[in-house]
Amino acid sequence: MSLDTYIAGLPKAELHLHIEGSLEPELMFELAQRNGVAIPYDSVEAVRAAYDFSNLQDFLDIYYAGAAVLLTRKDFEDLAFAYFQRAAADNVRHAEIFFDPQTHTDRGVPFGVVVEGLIAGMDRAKAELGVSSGLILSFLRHLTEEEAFATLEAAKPYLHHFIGVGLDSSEVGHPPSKFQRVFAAARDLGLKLCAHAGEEGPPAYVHEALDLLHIDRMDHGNRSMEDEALIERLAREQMTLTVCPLSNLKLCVVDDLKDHPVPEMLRRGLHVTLNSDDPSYFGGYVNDNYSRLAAAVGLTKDQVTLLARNSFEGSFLGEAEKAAFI
Ligand code: ES4
Ligand code: ZN
Repeated sequence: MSLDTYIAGLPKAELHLHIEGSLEPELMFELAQRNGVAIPYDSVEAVRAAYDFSNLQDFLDIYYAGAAVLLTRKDFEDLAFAYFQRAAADNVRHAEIFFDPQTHTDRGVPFGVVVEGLIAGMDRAKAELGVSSGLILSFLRHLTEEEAFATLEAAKPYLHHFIGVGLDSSEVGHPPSKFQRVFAAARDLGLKLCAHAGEEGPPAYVHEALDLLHIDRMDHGNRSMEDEALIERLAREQMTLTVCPLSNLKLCVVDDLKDHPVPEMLRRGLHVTLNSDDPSYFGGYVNDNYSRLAAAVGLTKDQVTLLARNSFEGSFLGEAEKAAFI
């Protein structure tokens, strides 16, 4: 059996997925038409051609613009269900997905419309595809602490729908320390805590995410590999890193997949998982991330098996639920 066939057949969890980043150009056009929203592209090919980024901000500008077609509860349901259908085809059995409420509420879409639509898509995924999921509310770090607190307040009537909070968007210039108080408030509400750290930002931001935010899981974490003490700490604490190889390639976090840090992370005993981040924009879902990384750096079957096992271990499922997958 080829390694790609083995990867395709492995049950996996996806722990780092922005649902807005799974909006495929075909659905973007369909929703633009359905809602009478103008988009600056005249074909699906033109949309794909625009996905040529040299850094995180280049991508974010296009990603936030694409989200403008999402207006109704049904739009968010369709978006989520389309992701779960694609994920199920990759044998993803469980997904913990981020959404960016501020991207929508700032355009006048009510918080409840977004959440109820996504939850409807997640419920259908469980019923029709057998894929379980959890929803993570992600704060936009380029906005203020006050705006993050207002978002947490708006979330309160829907709290039972969330498993945790995250921190995403432009990293450099927006350190974790800016969100220390809102993360403490989220923890007091019983939510798990994740943050993007060390994607473009320095190791100092990773230290802050650990020491000030007290995160339960780290998104990306690549630049931790520049700091020996940090590597040792992440290994000791068995902190789960949600690494995204094709995202790193598209956003020039790595110049070539051959230079990706995952092999070194595994050698150093870090608890690594592989994920697709924004698959519509970065050119591949979970299996592509496993297969293309494996081909580039020469992962073994045992390493691939470990990465898939880590994805369930690093999830926010209960111990009994995890045990059913592992
Ligand atoms: C993101 Cl790859 C990435 N990094 C930071 N914020 C994001 N939001 C969506 N994708
Ligand atoms: Zn991300």
